[in-house]
Amino acid sequence: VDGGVFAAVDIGASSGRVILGRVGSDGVQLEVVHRFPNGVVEIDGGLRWNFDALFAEVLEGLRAAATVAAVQGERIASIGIDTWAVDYGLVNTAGELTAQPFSYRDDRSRAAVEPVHRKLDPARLYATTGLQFLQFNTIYQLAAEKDLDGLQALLIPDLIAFLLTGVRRTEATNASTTGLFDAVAGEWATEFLSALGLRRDLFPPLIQPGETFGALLPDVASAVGLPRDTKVVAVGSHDTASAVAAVPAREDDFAYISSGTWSLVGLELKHPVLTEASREANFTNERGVDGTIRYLRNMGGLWLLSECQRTWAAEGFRPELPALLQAAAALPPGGPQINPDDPYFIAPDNMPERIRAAVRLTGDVLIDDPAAITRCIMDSLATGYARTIRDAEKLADRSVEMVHVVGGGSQNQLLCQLTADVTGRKVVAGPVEATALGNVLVQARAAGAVTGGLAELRALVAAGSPLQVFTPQLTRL
Ligand code: ADP
Ligand code: LRH
Repeated sequence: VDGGVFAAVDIGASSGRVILGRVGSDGVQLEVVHRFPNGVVEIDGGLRWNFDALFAEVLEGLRAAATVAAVQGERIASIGIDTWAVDYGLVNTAGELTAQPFSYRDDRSRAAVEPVHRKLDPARLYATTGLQFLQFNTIYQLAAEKDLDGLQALLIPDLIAFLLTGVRRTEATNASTTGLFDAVAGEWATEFLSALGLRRDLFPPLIQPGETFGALLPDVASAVGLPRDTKVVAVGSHDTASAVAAVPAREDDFAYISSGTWSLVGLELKHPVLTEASREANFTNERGVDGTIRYLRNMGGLWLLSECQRTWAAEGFRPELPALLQAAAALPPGGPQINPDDPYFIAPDNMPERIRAAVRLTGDVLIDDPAAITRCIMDSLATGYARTIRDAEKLADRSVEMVHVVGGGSQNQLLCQLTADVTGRKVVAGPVEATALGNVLVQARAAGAVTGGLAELRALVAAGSPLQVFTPQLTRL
């Protein structure tokens, strides 16, 4: 380990940050230099991301990073970018973004599913892409576009890299979430683009984690106060790919839960599982760092809770999250549950009411009480995690000894304990900022500051992060 300072831009669906990562032999030390909220907004009759505002925050964060590094007498070796997957911006030949990008929560892609499946049978799609069916996969969003003439689609982190460097590429881990990517070949599935009447160059060529996009554009470099030769390096630009790369596992018999807006629950494999059974169980084979396969399910996540908090806040009830979770933990187990993966919960709307309505449909009753509703979400998530891990073991013929929970949700002790109880496995929680750590470590390896494969990167994470262990107790949900 040779040391170095790297800037990570990490934007999730609920918040973004720019972080300085200092790499040393005792691990990676993170310093958050800028943090900002994120969320879907209603713009031009659709649910979109305010990308212009996000990009302004990225620039402000890089400016802060440059200032902090200058004060310390440090040189930022490179910049890496990761965000949520699936969504894209459309850029014209002049390189201008033509509209604020749609969010996957917008409903427009739902009507495009059937027309796509008439041209491309879901079984055929799965046999090549290995992608879990979600109504908002890029392939359906693109099918809902009216006019793509002269436009190129840039996935969100690639769009940021393009605006910073002028270089158009598509990072491979995120390309694997489009539904237009061959899981075995690791290339675009050009036959699917053609079948849907999409140009072969709709997306720019692939770039792999560790490769270089390019140096900052002169205007950008002077605007943020970084040297002109500062490079943007491709990392696992799908946030979940970076998070999984930084799971602090020492053995390979682990399952992971990347816990934030969504819960990404699964295993790391060397080869994709493209069987019909796997398709029926709706498992995805997304690409990870170093050509690994992230064999997982995108499950409901803490969006269910954060949306309840938003509704309650509008009604004047704003408890701190730890207090709310404590009240939920004090309730007895065995209460009502929902299916957290139900597409019914995708849109932002009155979440407490929708959860109570879903419980009502099961013939049960959930009282209108924040602690009870919170408990219902946690019980439902833990039950879903256990089922998913069991299914993954069966479908991939592997056995899991330990469950690693990373991301913001790893701070949720109630959920971690319930997950240990229901899976019957030890749960290791942390780090919270796994995504940024994965981002930094892939840059550090590209710079030659660290060497080795994922095992070596993970050992550095384990060495430098406080982790909390939850042991299974006898709780029946
Ligand atoms: P995303 O990347 O999808 O935006 P994060 O990984 O940042 O999500 O996780 C955000 C979630 O982490 C929040 O919705 C919240 O439920 C959870 N969280 C944040 N802080 C705490 C805390 N102190 N205790 C428990 N949960 C927390
Ligand atoms: C998590 C995530 C997840 C995708 C979803 C769209 O932030 O990238 O892996 O399925 O957002």
